Order: sequence, then structure tokens, then C-alpha cells
Amino acid sequence: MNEILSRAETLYQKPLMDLLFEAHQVHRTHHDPHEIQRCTLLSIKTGGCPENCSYCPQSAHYETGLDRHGLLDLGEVKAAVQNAKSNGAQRFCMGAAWRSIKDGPEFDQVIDMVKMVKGAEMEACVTLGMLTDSQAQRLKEAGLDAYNHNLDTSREYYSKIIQTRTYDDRLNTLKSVRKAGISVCCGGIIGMGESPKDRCALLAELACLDPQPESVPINMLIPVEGTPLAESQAIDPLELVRTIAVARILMPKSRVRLSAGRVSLSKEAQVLAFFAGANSIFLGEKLLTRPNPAPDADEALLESLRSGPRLDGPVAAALA
Ligand code: SAM
Ligand code: DTB
Ligand code: SF4
Repeated sequence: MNEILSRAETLYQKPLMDLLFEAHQVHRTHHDPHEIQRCTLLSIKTGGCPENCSYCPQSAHYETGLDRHGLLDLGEVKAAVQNAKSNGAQRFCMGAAWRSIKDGPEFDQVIDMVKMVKGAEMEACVTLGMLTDSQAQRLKEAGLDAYNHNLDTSREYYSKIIQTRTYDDRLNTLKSVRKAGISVCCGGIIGMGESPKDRCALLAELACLDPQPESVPINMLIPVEGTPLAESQAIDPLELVRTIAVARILMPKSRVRLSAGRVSLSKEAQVLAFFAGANSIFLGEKLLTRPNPAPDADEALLESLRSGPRLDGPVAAALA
């Protein structure tokens, strides 16, 4: 761990052009730099969560004015899956504001949702809080591809953000996911008042998981009124770009996801994040409960990565 941590810190402090150059080289060695995976999120159970994560609008500890709702029925989820698929999403991610999964009819319903997403020939990912070995096994049997469970920040900073569960609780759930043969999706949030050292420590924790997570979401805090982090200072987008670049170098094969917070990023900052190694975004107007860029803005963003304008048209001819 110490070796990886000092490597992360050395990388994070590099001159930006050197860091970007190295990250992009690693990116090209392991990924097609033109391919950005499109994912869609759906909150299948919203709000009323017993955990006290300081960033989260869904925690029952804070008054955030959120419309709570119980578990969606299969028909509602099916409509969202069809819609996501017709909008070109390849992966469908479902999130529930639970501390942990309870066996019973609701878990059975989630199992049916996973089977339905697989029936639509999409990658299926869920995030349902803590889970046991046998629950992970059932999700695997239903065809689940990935389970999202974030470490969120460094071990040191974690207790400032969440007090209702420990870092090791998180790591234990990740072990159950791995044991069941499900891909691990695990990342964190930046912009919660953590230091660059904490960001490096988070990336080192992730990179030390063995095997490394297949998927690493990097979220920028969306400050939510009513939560303890409502007044957090916005982070410089170049710090996000550095975080992504270090993630890419330390975890060369993982899919690094430019996740929450894109609404406050310019097109250019997002393009830089792709250059640094991010290769996935969430599409659609809403994440779980917070806004995401409008679909036409995202179309323009992805279009800007394709070929430049043709130079042999009428203008070029007139100049000849
Ligand atoms: N309850 C489950 C859990 O915590 O694992 C799943 C849902 S939870 C909303 C999924 C992730 O969303 C969190 O781990 C956190 O990284 C991210 N998240 C939640 N609120 C956020 C916010 N305001 N800004 C950025 N990311 C956020
Ligand atoms: C993750 O790391 N980011 C996504 C996904 N995993 C589930 C969720 C972002 C949630 C942003 C806040 C909201 O919409 O409530
Ligand atoms: Fe929000 Fe998940 Fe924390 Fe619950 S466990 S408060 S849903 S981040």
C-alpha cells in the first residue's frame, strides 16, 4: 500500500502536461481512446436511508426536500430500460437508498429487475448498500454484471463524512461481491473538503484491491441543500482531471467513469477528463436524484470527440 500511495502522490504533483501525457499513453495502451461507454442510472428506491453520508440527499438524517418513494415495480423499471436502450445506453445501473439488503419480497423484486435488464441485452449494475455472500450469489445467478459500492474517500477522511458504517464494512461487501464472481464498481467523490493527499489515498486503496475494480466512478460532489456538505467550495476542474489521470495510471485496465457533477463542468473540462483516461459517462437528465446534462448537450459533447469538420467543402474550394 505504501509504495502505491507514494506513487499516487508523486503522480498527482507532476506538472499537468507530464501527468496528462503519461495518463493518455497508458489509456491508449489498454483502451480505445474513441470509445466512451454510455450508461443510464435509475433510482429504484429513493430517500429515507438510515445512513448519514454527509453528501447524500437520500439520507433520512437530513431535510433535503426530496420526494421519497418505495421500490418501483417491474413495469416502471422496464419502461426506463427500454427508454435508456433506445437512447443508446449500453449499461443500466439501478440504485436503492438502503443501508443493506434484506432478504424477502423486495430483494426478490430486484432479482427480477436484474433479469429483465439482462433480457434487454444490456450490462446490469446495481448499488443496494451492504450485502452478504449469499445475496451476492443470488445476484450473480440472476445475471448481474457489476455491483457499485464506493469507498468514497480516504480511510482517514471517511469518518468525517460517514459515521453510521465503517471503511471495513465497505471492504467486506466488496469481498462478497468479488467472491460471487461479480465485477466490482468502486470509486469515490471529490470536492468534499478532502485534501489532495486524501484523494491520493483513496486512489491507492482502490488500486490495492486485488484484483483491481473493473470500474472506478469518480464523482464530483453535487452540494445539496440540507446536507452537511451543502456549502462545500466547488473544486477546480483541473483537480478532477488530475484525479482521473492518476486513477488511469494506477488502474490501467479499469473503466474510469466521469460520474456525478458534470452539470458544473464545461465541455472542454470534460474533454480533458476523457484525454486523462475517463471512458464512461451517465446519460439522461437525472442521475439518481440530481440533475445531469441535457441529452442534446451530451450529444454535442460526444460529437466534439469525433472527426473535425471537412476542409474540402465550398470554403476550401473558393480559396483554392
Ligand atoms: N446506498 C447505496 C450506497 O451508498 O452504496 C447506493 C446509493 S448511493 C446514492 C451511490 C453513490 O452515489 C455514493 O456512494 C456516492 O459516491 C454517490 N453520491 C451520492 N450523493 C452524491 C452527491 N451529492 N454528489 C456526488 N456523488 C454522490
Ligand atoms: C456512483 O459512483 N455515482 C452514481 C452511481 N455510482 C450510482 C450515483 C451518483 C449520484 C449522484 C447524486 C444523486 O443523483 O442523488
Ligand atoms: Fe445515500 Fe447510499 Fe449513504 Fe444511503 S448509504 S445515505 S443512499 S450514499
